[in-house]
Amino acid sequence: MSAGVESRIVIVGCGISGIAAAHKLIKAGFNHVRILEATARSGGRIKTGKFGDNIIEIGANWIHGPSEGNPVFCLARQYGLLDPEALKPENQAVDIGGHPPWIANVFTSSGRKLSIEDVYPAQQMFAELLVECSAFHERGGEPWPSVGQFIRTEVLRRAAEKWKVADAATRSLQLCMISTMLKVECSINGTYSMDDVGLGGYGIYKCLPGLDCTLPGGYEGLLRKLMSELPADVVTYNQPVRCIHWNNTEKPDTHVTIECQDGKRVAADHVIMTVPLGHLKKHYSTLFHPPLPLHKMHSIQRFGFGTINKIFVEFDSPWWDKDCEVIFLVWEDEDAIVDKVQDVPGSWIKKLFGFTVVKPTDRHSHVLCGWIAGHESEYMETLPEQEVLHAITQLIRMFTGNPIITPRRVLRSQWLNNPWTCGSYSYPSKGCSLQDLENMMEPLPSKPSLSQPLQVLFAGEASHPSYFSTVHGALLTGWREADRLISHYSSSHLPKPKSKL
Ligand code: 6YU
Repeated sequence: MSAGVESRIVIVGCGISGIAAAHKLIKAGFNHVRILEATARSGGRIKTGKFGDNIIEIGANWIHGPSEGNPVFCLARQYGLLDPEALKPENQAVDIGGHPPWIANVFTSSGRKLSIEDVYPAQQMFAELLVECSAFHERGGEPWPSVGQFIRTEVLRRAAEKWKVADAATRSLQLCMISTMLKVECSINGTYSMDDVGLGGYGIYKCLPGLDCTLPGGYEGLLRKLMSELPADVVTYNQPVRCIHWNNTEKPDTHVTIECQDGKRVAADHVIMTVPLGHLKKHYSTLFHPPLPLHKMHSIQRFGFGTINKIFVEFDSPWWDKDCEVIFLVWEDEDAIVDKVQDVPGSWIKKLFGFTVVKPTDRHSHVLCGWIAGHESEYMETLPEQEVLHAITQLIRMFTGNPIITPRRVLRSQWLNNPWTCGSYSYPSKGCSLQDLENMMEPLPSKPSLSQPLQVLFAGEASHPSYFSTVHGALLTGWREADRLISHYSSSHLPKPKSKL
């Protein structure tokens, strides 16, 4: 390991995975670790903002599965960033498969407020089907290529048996609620439609126990703590990377050269790439020279990366129940079990499944967070904010039956439009397997030797074999690649790097 401490390591991207990798390497004694970040800030898809006097999360929201096995939970606890509720052993023991039992208000497109019992049969059937979807990964033999196709077919089959005594209106309402639940699932999975999520791949994602919790002071509090433990000059901001030249043969001491967009060239022994899969999908053909091996390219193309956005809406006063945590919107013309709209410019708003309540701890909230996934979400990003406000106003008036409700203002995220992310997060699209995640995490070269030493390593949320799409998954991949380098230098047969940054 003493040989490695002088090696030049460049990390591309200062999101949680890049920060985690830097942390581990610097703690292990590496002296020349540097992060190149395209933007003026650290955090990437962790982004906390203010909306009126509310703290809002524009990117990651929850610690999914806050329990001992979750390093984000453990760090947040260590730094004192969690509410006492989240620290309770009972909270950590809850195992609900990633779907918190939120208290819901349900409204329909004819302006009716339903009781939760009214839609319970649909919710129950949907929850059972998701559990069944997860099992296909281990068991194999999936009857349909996608989660969407399986759910649609099974709902129709089971509805014919279970709801045969119900009247037509009741049956139709249950099917409309299934459409809403599919849209919820699109937002959770970060996909365009559940027809794009592979039935065999769905169960690759693993949930940790623990009732999802937020960081009351904002997710960026965790970043500030982690960054404060790194040397002040470790990150170069506003430094987008254009190309990684690896396998350099001209200069034997410099295996990798990082070419930045401003023309600057940085020599390194190793690079850890943490750029999002969305950015990789768009730029992999120019981002590496020589090009990536074919199997890696194919997995980058194959694995899914979708868009979800949030629309924060502020009101003079709340129109939802005091204990409400989520509002579901049920379109009464959607009994065909649909999770995408035909006419995106005309009806994009129908993809918004509803809202979560942004909860300040001290008072009844006035702010909702709307969730919208897919192409409809991408279209929403192109609209002027005033038009989004207008669409939300009409939507809420329609569903509450109150023609005078007027939101004060909105603020929406635009994750597709962010050139360094190009979407929100990854999902296992149709035809994907664990092998794709393994290909994406494979370093270059995959089998280092004396003539071809370890050069480019891959971290980032979309390279975790079971926790992709999450902050804890991203953090673990940063640690994993740092460990790869640490053990690389623990193996005595490998060459000692010769020069310094
Ligand atoms: C979580 C949550 N959450 C909502 C929304 C989003 C995400 N996630 P980064 O992108 O952070 O860093 C890369 C850096 O690289 C960045 O700074 C770039 O500027 C830079 N860069 C790029 N190109 C460059 C270049 N060329 N040169 C130099 N620099 C460059 N996760 O745990 N809880 O509630 C949510 C949510 C709207 C957008 C989330 C959530 C995902 C996390 O935010 C994300 O994984 C990590 O922050 C990524 O860190 P990173 O370091 O890898 O990249 C089947 C099935 C699937 C089931 N999935 C369900 C899981 C549910 C996931 N839930 C998400 C939900 C929400 C609401």
